[in-house]
Amino acid sequence: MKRKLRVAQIGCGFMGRAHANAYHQVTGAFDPPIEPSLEVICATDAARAQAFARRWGFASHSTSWREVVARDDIDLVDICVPNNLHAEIALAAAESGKAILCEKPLAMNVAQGREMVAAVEKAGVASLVSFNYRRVPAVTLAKQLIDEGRLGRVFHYRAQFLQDWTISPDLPQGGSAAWRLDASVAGSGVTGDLLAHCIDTALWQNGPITRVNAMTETFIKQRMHAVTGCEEPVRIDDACVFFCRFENGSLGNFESTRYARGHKALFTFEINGEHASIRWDLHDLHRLEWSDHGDEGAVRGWRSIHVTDGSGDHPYMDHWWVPGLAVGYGATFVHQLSDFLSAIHEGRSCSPTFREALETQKVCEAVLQSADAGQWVDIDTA
Ligand code: SOE
Repeated sequence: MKRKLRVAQIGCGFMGRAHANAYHQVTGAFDPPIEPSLEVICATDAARAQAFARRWGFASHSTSWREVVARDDIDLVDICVPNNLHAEIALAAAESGKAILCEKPLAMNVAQGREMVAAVEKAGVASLVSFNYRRVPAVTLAKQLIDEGRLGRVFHYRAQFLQDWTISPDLPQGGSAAWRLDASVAGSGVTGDLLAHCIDTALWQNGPITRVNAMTETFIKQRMHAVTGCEEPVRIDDACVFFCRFENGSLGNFESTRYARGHKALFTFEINGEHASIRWDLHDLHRLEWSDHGDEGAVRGWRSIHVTDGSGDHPYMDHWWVPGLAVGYGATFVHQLSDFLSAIHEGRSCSPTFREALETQKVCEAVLQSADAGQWVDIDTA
């Protein structure tokens, strides 16, 4: 009999579904050494929590995360709630000795993030932040190719995350549907929500960022607040572009917006090295574009690798279908859970831990400071 990891999931919105789906799929697809057991789902609305429990197979439901986190029969607390609650729940979970899986971004700001890191390290509990795109097989393959030194010296790293869902001035801010537009709940706009993904991937693939120079804009300055019913100033960044320097000498160039009409979730990155370049696009997530200067001149050019071949060393794909058949967004959460379960079983850490995710938080904060001040800001590496 395998050991069970008794899970309390807090939050049953869109991210809650992605996590619940992963708990179901991981056992069949990955045969992890310990198996999740869905003990309790927690949400503020009892009827919603109950319906979610029934649908996704949680043994019980609750409206009190404090009670849930304190329970003796829980091993893992999974935080899928808006950003302003991450720290409080994580601190309580660490104190009661639970492993923690936390949605991104880690926290509202660096100060909170530091407290969370201190809490999990003091308690000696496992932590993982859900930067799920690292575990798209094509993105993991890109990391492997970089680590093998195939790019040589890196000159440029550029990334974008473009969406278009907030263009309408009629969209409210706040409430369960639009909390990402409310700075008091989200912390920031596209910087913490979307660029955080790009930054996490970049730090992982290309090493530390040392300084940033940013520009942000809030295109719609006032929106109705769904909770107060009043027109209120919008305090999130609707768009952000920044330049940066990496410690390895390469130059970075990042852009994110929710005002790019036609783009739904266009996360892209491109890395140009001395010997080769790589690019990737979330809208075509199973492909990795690769251009290798070492190829024979006559056939040199961009090739498009269909990253679906488990027998051909494509990460994670040996657990899925036969070569040529792709997996999608949902699988990234299955992969991260599988990695986390194995790490917990073996007493290893699983990246990105709270400490690693704090580095992304630092870059986000420096980006916002730079945009406010209109000048370069150094990243605090302490
Ligand atoms: C925002 O629209 C959002 O749902 C992000 O919060 C997710 O992290 C991203 O993966 C997709 O877009």
